[in-house]
Amino acid sequence: MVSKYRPSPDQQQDSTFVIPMEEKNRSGGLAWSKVEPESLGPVPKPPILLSDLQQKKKFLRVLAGDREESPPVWIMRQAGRYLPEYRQLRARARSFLEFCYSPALASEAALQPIRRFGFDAAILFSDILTIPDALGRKVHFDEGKGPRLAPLVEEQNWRFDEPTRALQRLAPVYETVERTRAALDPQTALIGFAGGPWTVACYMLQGEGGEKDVARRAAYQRAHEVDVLLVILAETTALHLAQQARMGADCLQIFESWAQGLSTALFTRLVIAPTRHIVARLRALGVSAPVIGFPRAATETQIELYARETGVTALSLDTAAEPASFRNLGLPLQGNLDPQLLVTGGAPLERGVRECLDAFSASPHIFNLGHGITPDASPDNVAHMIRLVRGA
Ligand code: 1CP
Repeated sequence: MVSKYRPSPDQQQDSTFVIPMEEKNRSGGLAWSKVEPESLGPVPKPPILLSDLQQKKKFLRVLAGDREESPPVWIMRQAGRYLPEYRQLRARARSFLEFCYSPALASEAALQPIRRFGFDAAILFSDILTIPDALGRKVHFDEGKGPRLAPLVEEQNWRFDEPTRALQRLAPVYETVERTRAALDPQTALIGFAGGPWTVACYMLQGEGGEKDVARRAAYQRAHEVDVLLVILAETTALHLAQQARMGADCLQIFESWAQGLSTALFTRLVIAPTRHIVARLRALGVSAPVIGFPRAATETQIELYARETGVTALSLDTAAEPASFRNLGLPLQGNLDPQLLVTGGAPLERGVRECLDAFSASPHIFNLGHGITPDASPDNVAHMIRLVRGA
């Protein structure tokens, strides 16, 4: 496996980072680094040795390889618009990003689903697009339309702020981690997260969600710049995740929500290499927290490659993935109930939960959805799902 980035020895020692200067971009913006392919050995997998305090968390025991009588449960996007208390809280900030950068509001949003449902893990309330925002690319959330950014592909020279400066802007996020951790009981784990570099790059290149045609074209036509963008994102993301772990996140999840539709050659270059960089960098920084990778809707072969090459601790599977196909990897698996079942409820939900529990029974399993809960889902169905998972 080839990594596109080689940190200098002193960068491995401390958490500061300077993008290697090769040539100044003519506009005086970011200097592109020359990225040399390099063969690396396997990414180190620190043994998961749980302290007495960590042993109390079922979620962490499963990530360490235990199989439990009933799996720990949380759901992607568990804090959010399907909860009336979230909608009420959200109305207290003018913009979505302002909400994300208000530690009191964001930590309250993360705690709401824990109070209501008693999930085994809370997830930091933030967004994957705080990274481009911190790098100096303005991010705007249109009500009901999702995120909007100025598309990079329309610009000649791509400029970003330095990753170290970017991280300073994210200080409120780390305060949110700290506040959330302090309010959780010892049984409940806290998950930190970031977007996968390719997923974040898709929003930056394309300027919005939806089709990823523009982003994929850029990966061919402006290959060097896209590779450097991914290096910058991978490095910033690694530092961002390391800081979340230092402030109290027990586990880190990488959301690669736009991993689908890539040839295996592109998947290796755009998804595996940067993810591998993140995990290797975290380990070099002394962060031993388990990392859950979520390469959503990639092919079976690609997910297997991802599991073997990136050094992730556990795999989150989307609804279409067959747990049996990944059993032999020997990793804890997370997933993968269809989020639509939390809209339908009733017998289909009951059957879905049973089938999901059976399908994952041969692996250490974290019960979750195959993707995020949708705003039209019913909180009553969530409560029912948890009762079914816990056999109550
Ligand atoms: O005003 C609002 O309330 C906006 C809705 C919203 C929320 C609640 C957005 C905008 N982001 C979030 C929070 C969020 N986003 C969390 C923390 C809450 C929790 O999980 O409990 C997390 C983990 C995310 C991660 C995220 N953001 C992903 C990866 C997961 C996934 O769903 O694929 C992605 C792709 C985003 C981008 C994003 N941010 C917001 C929206 C509506 C979107 C998706 C837009 C699209 O589909 O293109």
